[in-house]
Amino acid sequence: MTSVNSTIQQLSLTPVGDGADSGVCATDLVKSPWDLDTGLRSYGPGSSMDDVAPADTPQQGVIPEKYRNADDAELDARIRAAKETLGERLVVLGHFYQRDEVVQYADFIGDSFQLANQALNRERAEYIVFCGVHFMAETADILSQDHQQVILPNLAAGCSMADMADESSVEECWEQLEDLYGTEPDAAGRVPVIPVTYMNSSAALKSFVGRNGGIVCTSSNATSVLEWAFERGQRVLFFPDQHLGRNTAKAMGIPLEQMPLWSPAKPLGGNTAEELAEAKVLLWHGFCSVHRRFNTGQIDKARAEYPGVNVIVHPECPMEVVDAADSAGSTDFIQKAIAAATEPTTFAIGTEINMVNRLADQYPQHRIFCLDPVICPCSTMYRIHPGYLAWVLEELVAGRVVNQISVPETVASNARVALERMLAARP
Ligand code: CIZ
Repeated sequence: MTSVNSTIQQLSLTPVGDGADSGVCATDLVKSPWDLDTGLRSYGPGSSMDDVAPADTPQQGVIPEKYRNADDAELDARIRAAKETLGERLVVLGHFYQRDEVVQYADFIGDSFQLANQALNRERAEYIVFCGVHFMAETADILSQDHQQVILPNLAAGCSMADMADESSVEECWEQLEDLYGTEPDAAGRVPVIPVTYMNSSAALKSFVGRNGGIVCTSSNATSVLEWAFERGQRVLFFPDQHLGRNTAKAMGIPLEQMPLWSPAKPLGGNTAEELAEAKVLLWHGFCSVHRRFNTGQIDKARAEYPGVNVIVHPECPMEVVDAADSAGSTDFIQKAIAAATEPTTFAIGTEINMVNRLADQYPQHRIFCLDPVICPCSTMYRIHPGYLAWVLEELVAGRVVNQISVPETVASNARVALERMLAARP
């Protein structure tokens, strides 16, 4: 298997300089994730290594030595045997951005929402092992049935973008907006602000939008969700990803001047009351550190090298990248666009490297490559390794549930309201 992981290992054997020179974004990616398990208050090596991790970032305790010392063949045998023993009581979910060494054990591969729904539909599965990141496991728990338990193999697999909007900063912003705009609806019955949170956010924020008349969106349905919001509100507070918010609102015809950025550390988010009076979409300052790496220079280079190349990027990319691409859409959109191509085509893709490489393997009739030439995987997905998977599965076989992600019902109930609104808003 030629995966991102094996490429990183190979590059590390032929050192030709620092990370950037050697074609890999951080040389310490070659470390085993458990080297980072004690006391590391960061996202670990990879795309979000320079993002500031909150002080209360979940930590992963050190897993037993037998998993840390096992070679690939032993871990493979352990994982397969545990899966066999657990049978239909278990479902293993793998996100599109997860590395192949882990995805090979997944019963389903998909985006966060598809995976949560898969778990829900597998009634006989008592254990849902989510090989993704923390907010995804929380969503699966919120949507799961009472008899199902959700497990995240490495608790340190968070999401730096989701962490850029914490509950107290959003509450503080909301209070300022209520002081500024009031709380009374206009003559058409539209309230001053509807909060919209991207799926990539904590359960606490999904709950916040649920109890404040708001809604959740994914990158697949952001347009219909914003339409839903504008039927009920005069403006939208969109968090945490400024790029998805900006790209979606721009495509709907909203001028950039009416999309101020909200920086939570500053009064009125760094805006004047006059600027906010005109605002249609207030964009939280968050971003994805994988998608922020894409730029128009990469697109120009791809077009020069491969005339006729089809450039598809994710809407978490900066606006100028989305504007320069041939199309933009969610992971599901990208996958379907490639699957639908009937003629051999060259695709330059702006999304996470593991997904792009997998698509290249799946569709050898096309030339498929990542716009970003530097191998820089999602740092937090990378924290999940077969060693952790073997550990959580063998603990389940022994009757012990470790690393359970459980959202308290007081939070889950309102989060569910926001997710149900999203489902009802779908075209
Ligand atoms: O929702 C997801 O799984 C993510 C992170 C992106 C997407 O476009 O599917």
